[in-house]
Amino acid sequence: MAVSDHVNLEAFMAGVERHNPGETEFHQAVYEVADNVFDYIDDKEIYHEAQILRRIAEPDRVLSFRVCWEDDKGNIRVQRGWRVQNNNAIGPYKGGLRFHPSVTQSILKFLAFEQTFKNSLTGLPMGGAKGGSNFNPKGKSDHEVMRFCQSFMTELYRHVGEDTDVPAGDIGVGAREIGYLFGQYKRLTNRFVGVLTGKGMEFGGSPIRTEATGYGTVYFMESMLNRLSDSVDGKRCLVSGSGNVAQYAAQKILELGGKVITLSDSGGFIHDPHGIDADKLAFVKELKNLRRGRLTEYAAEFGVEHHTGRPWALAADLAFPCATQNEISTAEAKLLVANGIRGVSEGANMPTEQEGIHAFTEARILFAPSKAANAGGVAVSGLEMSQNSARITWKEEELENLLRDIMTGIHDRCVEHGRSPGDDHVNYVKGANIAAFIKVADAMLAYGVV
Ligand code: NDP
Ligand code: 2IT
Repeated sequence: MAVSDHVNLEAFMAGVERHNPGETEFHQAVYEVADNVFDYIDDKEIYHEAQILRRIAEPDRVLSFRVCWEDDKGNIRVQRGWRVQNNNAIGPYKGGLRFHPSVTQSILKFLAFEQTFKNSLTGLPMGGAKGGSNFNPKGKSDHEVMRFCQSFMTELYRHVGEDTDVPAGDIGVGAREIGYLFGQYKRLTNRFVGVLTGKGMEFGGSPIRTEATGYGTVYFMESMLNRLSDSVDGKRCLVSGSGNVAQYAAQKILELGGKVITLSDSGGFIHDPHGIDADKLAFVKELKNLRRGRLTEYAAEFGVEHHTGRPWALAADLAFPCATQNEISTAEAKLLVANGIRGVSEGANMPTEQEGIHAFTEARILFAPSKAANAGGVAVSGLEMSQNSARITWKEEELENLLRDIMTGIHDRCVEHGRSPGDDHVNYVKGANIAAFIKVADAMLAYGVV
């Protein structure tokens, strides 16, 4: 038998940092998982011997490519595109595309790594990937976005496929972009297949996919509260972001009787102490999805305060970060705890800094990490893939029930692996990391060294 390289967490992380210089978001995401997995595998020699965590933390491949396009003034613009295929042990690569000027290889590697564990938690057969570009859709015309998407897909199409790798949306990639990307894939390959999810309902999309991430994040919070005989009903909620995830998180909070008092965008946040009701939320959807405007317009329309920065200094019962990574600093996490927050459910990916996560877990609040709390989106993407393969569309009610069941299943798996003997408190971070790791790791063990 080979003598295993039984390194400790610090030595493992030193290796990750050495091999991925400067990729701080990637280091952060790997540490968050390794922190729990090292304890779990301490007495499980087989995982050490097969170097499983080290292999998951090395993407299967990182594709990087040039994307040229012509703007409306006839200027030639050059962007970089990526697809990070992290791991396909349990199914075809699956994960979103992000178009935002802040996109780097480090951010996409962190997202693809996280996606591997998130997809495992859903119970569906999907591996982990992420892609995108530093293209900024803000302020671009529809035609510019179309030309960019066509150029992006002209390279990406050779690396994806319905049984190989199935991208979807993320920040800056919504229904409009998925339409352009799918149209170009179909044109290049002459095949009408489920190569992307989040498609329009006219061309193979699934009911509930648009709503799924935000709804799922709130269902997860409801499950955590229900376990303690409590609920979202009557709770004051801080929501950040005002895009896809934030809009439908807010909608589900309202349906469950909660009160949403904030939303944010990259220009700051609005504080509406009377609560954002259904009419105001309809205004936000129209503002953000059709006019692509700023939340300062909400403040002017409804006479409420607009502040720069983030909403975490306000007192509330529950928080739903739904904008972007590291939007809750360690100091803000401590402030939320000091102000009496009862629960945090992460709609965005990795929105809390690592020491902020420790602040939440040490305070023993209900803290749902992103890989569990926002898995509803990719779960319904998985159901869209099934529907596309069978060339059928299920009813909205069936899909909403399936989403609810999947989120309950993820919650229960976190409870199973997140408790310590003699303590009923659940550490959902630990539960999510261990439950997700076991499935991917055991599939990798079955394949041998590949
Ligand atoms: P959208 O593009 O629809 O919305 C993003 C929102 O976050 C906007 O309000 C945007 O503000 C704000 N935002 C983005 N970047 C920053 C930043 N650097 N600083 C401040 N605000 C920012 O994206 P989604 O709602 O789809 O995604 C939000 C989060 O949820 C991301 O972390 C994503 O990875 C995650 N997620 C998304 C899923 C999905 O199905 N869409 C699934 C699972 C997770 P502005 O309007 O000013 O740009
Ligand atoms: O982060 C995510 O889970 C997503 N952006 C959704 C991915 C997907 O394939 O639906």
